[in-house]
Amino acid sequence: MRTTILLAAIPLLIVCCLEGVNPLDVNTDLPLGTGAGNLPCVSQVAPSNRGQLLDDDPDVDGIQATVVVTFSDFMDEASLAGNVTVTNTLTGQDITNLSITYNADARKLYVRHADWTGSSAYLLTLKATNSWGEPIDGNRNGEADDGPYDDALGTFYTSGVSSDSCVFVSPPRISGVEPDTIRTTDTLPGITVTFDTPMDTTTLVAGNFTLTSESGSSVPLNRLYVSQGSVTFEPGQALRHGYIYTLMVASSRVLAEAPWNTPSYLLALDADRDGAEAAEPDYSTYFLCDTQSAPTVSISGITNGLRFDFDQQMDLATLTPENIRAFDGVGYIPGTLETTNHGPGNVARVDYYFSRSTSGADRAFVAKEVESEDGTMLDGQDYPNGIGGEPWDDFWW
Ligand SMILES: [Ca+2]
Ligand SMILES: [Ca+2]
Ligand SMILES: [Ca+2]
Ligand SMILES: [Ca+2]
Repeated sequence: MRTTILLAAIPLLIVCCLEGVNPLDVNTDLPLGTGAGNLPCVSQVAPSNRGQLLDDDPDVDGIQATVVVTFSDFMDEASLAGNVTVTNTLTGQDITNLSITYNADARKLYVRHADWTGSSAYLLTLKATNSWGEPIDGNRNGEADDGPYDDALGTFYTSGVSSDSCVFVSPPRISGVEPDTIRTTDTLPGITVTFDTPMDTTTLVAGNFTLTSESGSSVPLNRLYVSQGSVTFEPGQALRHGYIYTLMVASSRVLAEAPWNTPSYLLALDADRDGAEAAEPDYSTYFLCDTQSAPTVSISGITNGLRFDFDQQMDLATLTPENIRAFDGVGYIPGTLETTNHGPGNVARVDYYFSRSTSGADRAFVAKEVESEDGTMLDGQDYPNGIGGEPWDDFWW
């Protein structure tokens, strides 16, 4: 039977070979990826962003040059028609007499002009869809965004000016906050927000930054210091120990100080660091104001068991077999727990004696739900930040 099938297949193979068609060849005209999360994007632009556009024909007066855009995917050539523009951002004028061609096999778009104006900065803007009709993901967030948010952008300049003349092609982001998800004992801490892009200082005002206690009350903020790179506020009243405070930044009202003709949708804060979008969330972070750190735990081996040492006295009712567990290659190791608040240093200790034979424990776990005597949950992350009970505060050993 097997022989028959093979014999039957041979004429078919011969026919394919004769026609020069290998049935295993990949059809390179198809898009590289389809479906959600596989949106096409620009993988390269030459000159690169904020790079100089160089004359490629020294025998002819003026600047002759081609901008080359490489796509990640095979594009629908028809979708590029009328959707490629170049603006001189120093004058605000769109450039005419561009020669625009697309090489479908190379996935490259060529934008040529025979006489680029010197001492100018340019913004290339394009929209397109791939061969399956999927729109280009200009802001590279893996989602199709409406309006201008997914325009693919590139900037370049000609001799006589510098890259500083180029407009921004991405929105401003927060590069740091102090204090940020840590504990502070200071009831009047300076609260500093730093940006990765020059900002419009008239938007770095208390009205666009809010500080709220976990009790729900809002805390007035006084601005102490401002520059284009950062702003520092101080609470207008002393914070209370034992409370988490949340800092919010109003994304739509905190704006970059961008070069003239930067697309206006790129001025607002990109709070979630995934590009500009219509529904940008506000930025949010928090810190704890407290004199007392959240409890931490360390683990060591004892004969036929494990020892869990906490750095402070604990609510012994929370030190349960549910919250403190050990595992070996077989799985969970049942055991008995001896708990005390009067270990060395007069802090809590748990001795966990295994009730079956093991080849030594491989792993141990303390749930973030264990609490100190004053009711503070465990701070179990690898580098404790002084705040207990956060989603990542289960302790794994
Ligand atoms: Ca020339
Ligand atoms: Ca997008
Ligand atoms: Ca965003
Ligand atoms: Ca923590």
